[in-house]
Amino acid sequence: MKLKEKLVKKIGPMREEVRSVIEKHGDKTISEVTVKQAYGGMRGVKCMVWEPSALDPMEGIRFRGYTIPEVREKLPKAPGGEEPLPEGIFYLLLIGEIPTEEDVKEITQEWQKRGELPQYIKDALRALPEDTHPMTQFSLGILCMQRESIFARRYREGLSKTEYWEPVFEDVMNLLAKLPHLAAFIYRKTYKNDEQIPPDPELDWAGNFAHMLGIEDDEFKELLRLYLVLHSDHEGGNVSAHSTHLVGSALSDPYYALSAGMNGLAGPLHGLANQEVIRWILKMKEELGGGVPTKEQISQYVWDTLNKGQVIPGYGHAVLRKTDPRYIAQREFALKHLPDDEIFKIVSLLYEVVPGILMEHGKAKNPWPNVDAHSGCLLLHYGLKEYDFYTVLFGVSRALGVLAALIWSRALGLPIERPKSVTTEWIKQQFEGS
Ligand code: HAX
Repeated sequence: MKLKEKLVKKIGPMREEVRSVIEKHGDKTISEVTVKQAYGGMRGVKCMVWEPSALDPMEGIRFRGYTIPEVREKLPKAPGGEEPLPEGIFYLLLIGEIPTEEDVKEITQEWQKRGELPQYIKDALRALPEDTHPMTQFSLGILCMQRESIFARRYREGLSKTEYWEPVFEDVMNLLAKLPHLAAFIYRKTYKNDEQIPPDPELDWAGNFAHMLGIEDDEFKELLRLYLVLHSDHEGGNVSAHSTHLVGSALSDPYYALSAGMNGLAGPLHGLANQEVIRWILKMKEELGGGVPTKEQISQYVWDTLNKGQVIPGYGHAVLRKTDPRYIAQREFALKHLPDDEIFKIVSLLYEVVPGILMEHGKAKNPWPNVDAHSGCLLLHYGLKEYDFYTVLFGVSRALGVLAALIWSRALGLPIERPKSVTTEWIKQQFEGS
């Protein structure tokens, strides 16, 4: 596989670069931790290295140095399409270079070959109670497949540390190939009477995913390509990325690590926010009598939500301090393809009123919308109305970034993570004496 050969060529120099950085700068300080940060979710503490992407509070995400508009322009597209192929973002995140059409085609073909879901996964998922949340099913499906791990087998047989990355790479390729199949299986089982749709070997990864979900509209395929690119990576500190990284650091294989990351993504302050946004908008619409509410009605509804002590889903961010460029990209898509959609109009009105209200409310450090404020309205438009499923789509995409990073963590021989915790008593002793 050319992708693997390319990776091999990158690993040697990168190992050397990291060794030299540690030798030259290893004892220098990049962060100091205040007591407030130790209690406050370690916000802003720089203590982890993550190669695939970097997040600037004002500019937003860059994937290997490329902004979202650059990625949309430069990555290869499906025939006749305008949006980037997710295979291309995986290549970029892993290798650090913009792939050619050929590079992307190789990944598509490789994932097509490896995509089939083992029967026992289907049996296991079918045995679950019907109301099991799709994210639980997704995480469980990934965990069930752990018995397939090549890394776990090779480690047991005896593997040198310098070779770890290779079976991890194979596990990652197998996992990424299977995730759309797993997600589509869960969707059709949960919402479409278990009427499964066989894959189409002619289609790209996202196109085939749309096909297996049962939505054949070419515009939806384009949306899914964009969606799977946009959600792929958001540096290393977010819960899904960090938990995948942390669990992987114990040399738990990629199946264990990704399943852990997906459990983190399932939280309403993180990935589940995408379902919460649509649930909240639809409830607002219903309570206000249907149709598109006025700005005044929306403002009142936002205040009512805040006054009940709840958050406005889709707004705020732990790092960003401006409108999320992933929101902007989705807004551009909506303006082009569904400008008259009712829910899109509500999403646009919310963009006009929520930031001002959050500023007046005075708590949120970032009053601007994040990625999750927009994604649901696009999915809904093309008929994907079962919003409990939305975080699974996010998970399929997030796997691209966190698994690319996992390969690099093993290639660079990063050790088990073990930050130091302290007690309140210890803190008091430091500053107040005993
Ligand atoms: N609505 C109301 N209050 C909000 C708020 C929002 N959207 N965002 C932040 N706040 C509140 C916080 O709850 C916190 O209140 P307390 O002081 O009472 O605890 C205060 O403002 C300060 O929080 P912050 O420092 O601005 O934000 P955090 O870094 O602690 O949290 C969150 C970041 C994204 C979790 C937060 O903004 C939030 O809960 N947003 C709504 C949920 C959401 O959209 N999550 C998805 C984020 C993007 C993502 O990860 N996608 O997967």
